[in-house]
Amino acid sequence: MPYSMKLKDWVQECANLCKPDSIYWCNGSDEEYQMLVNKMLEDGTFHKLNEETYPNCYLSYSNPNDVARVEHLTFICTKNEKDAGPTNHWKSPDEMKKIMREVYDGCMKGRTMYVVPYVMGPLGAPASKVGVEITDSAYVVANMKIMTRMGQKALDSMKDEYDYVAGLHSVADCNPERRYIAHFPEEYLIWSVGSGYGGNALLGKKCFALRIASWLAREQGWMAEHMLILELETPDGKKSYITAALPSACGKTNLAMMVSALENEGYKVKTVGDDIAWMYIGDDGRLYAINPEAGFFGVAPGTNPKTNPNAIASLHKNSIFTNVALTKENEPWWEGYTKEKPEGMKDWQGKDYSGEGNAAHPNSRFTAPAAQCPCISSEFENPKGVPIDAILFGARRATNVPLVYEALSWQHGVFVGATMSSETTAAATGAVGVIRRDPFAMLPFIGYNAGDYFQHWLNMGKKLGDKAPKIFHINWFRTDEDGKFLWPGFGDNARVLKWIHERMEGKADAKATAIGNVPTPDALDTKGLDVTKEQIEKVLDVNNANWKSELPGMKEFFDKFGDTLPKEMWDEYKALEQRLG
Ligand code: SAT
Ligand code: MN
Repeated sequence: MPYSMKLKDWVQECANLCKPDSIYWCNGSDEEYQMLVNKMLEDGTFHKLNEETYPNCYLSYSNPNDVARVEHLTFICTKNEKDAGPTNHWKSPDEMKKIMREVYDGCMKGRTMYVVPYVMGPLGAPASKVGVEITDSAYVVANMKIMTRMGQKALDSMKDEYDYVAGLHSVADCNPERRYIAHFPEEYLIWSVGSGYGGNALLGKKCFALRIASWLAREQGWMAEHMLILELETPDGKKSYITAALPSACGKTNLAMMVSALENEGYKVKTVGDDIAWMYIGDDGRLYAINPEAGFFGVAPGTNPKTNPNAIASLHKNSIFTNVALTKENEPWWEGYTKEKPEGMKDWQGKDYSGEGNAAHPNSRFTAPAAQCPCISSEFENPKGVPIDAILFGARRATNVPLVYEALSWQHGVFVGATMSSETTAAATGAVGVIRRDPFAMLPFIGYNAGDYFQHWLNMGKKLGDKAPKIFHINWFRTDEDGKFLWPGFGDNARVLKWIHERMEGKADAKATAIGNVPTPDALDTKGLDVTKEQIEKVLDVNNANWKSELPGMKEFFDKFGDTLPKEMWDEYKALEQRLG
């Protein structure tokens, strides 16, 4: 997958365009990190947190106009518009480059241009890949050091001078009118300008590991997915591996790090990844997954020692906090961290917090090294990855969608993934809480025509044959008439994992419904759980009349694809329509 230019030539070309004062090649050492930290402490980008309680931790505020991914400014620039498909914004490569060159021209004057080589995936893993990000943001470099295997080791991993995915990033003047996140998958190239935040700027994450990688994966016969990877240890001492696709800010990190409510029964959870899975077919014909990342870029609000003690333990040292609030004790704080709001805080803009509204931004984040996670799996660095037994699709849906159901086949599972819908969250700009279709939780991340992507999933299923993982759908967020959650979630989600595991073993009971197999109320382990039988029935309920109202939205979505939608998706649609009666 060579980029068209030798690395040194590409760096020079970028320098000619952006005109930085100096060029710095990152080696990834701890001394270098400290040098960057000192620079950012001096220029005010970083604020040092309480050294006793948060050693080597820093707080950073982003520009208030720059706090989330910008999907309306994210483009897939293929030669043919059809290759980007109806779910992506498209511009021709020439047009996009012309627009962006004007913004890049001289944008690094007075600044340092950092060259950041990085590996996505464990070092030496056959499925790992090298990227090089050029950026004028020291904040981005520091985050990349935590999120990836960064520095000299990445240069050493290159097979030749062309073996990398290229990413040019500049915060420029951080002007939302001149902000573009552009992908040129045919060139293995990313251009991002005008934002310094999260997935817009840490180009290894969504831009490479999902958008460019999904394109590569289709070409090369593997999969790049917006999925956590968890290890489930069961009472027989065996380990199964489960991936789960959920939209941004719907609890992937919490699920991946869950403290199982069924530990006493022998169901334990360990973390392999919390956001992205690269999956390939191994020599034994099974599907294997690696986590391409080395850190967590987790949503802070709602994270606390009860909801996610492992995340809290992970972020207490060597971490970066972005857009959280600051307490008098010089510690980070966010909504949901403690019940009571501490007195005398600064808000996520560094202003005195009045007590009104949010102290931390709803999309505020922590960047923490994965190796610090107390429940990190011993397989985290395994170059081979882990063999996947089950794939879960999840959504945030207050109505209709039961706690869990099992797809009837791989093909039906692909239909379930393709028709996923979820309430929007603060991870992207725009309204929150609106139901939108989000196929495979990949709507903003599929780097090509989503119809072709569904076909690729079908093809992978054919290749895997009877070794294909089983597919399930989960929804922790169903509510009753008063808007109260019906299911306690968090550690009790282990009860759902137990059912899933027992289904895979052919042990647990299920009731066939129009949408798939749902646990019988007795098949779900609710021992010690403070919920009524009625609540359990409600959270598992599949109401055909209500589900019929989901059909027009699915049809409308499928219609957008024209002839790129695989026929199998319409077959499944009709079969569902029929089962609903
Ligand atoms: O900003 S990121 O894309 O890294 C986080 C997310 O939206 O999942
Ligand atoms: Mn994500």
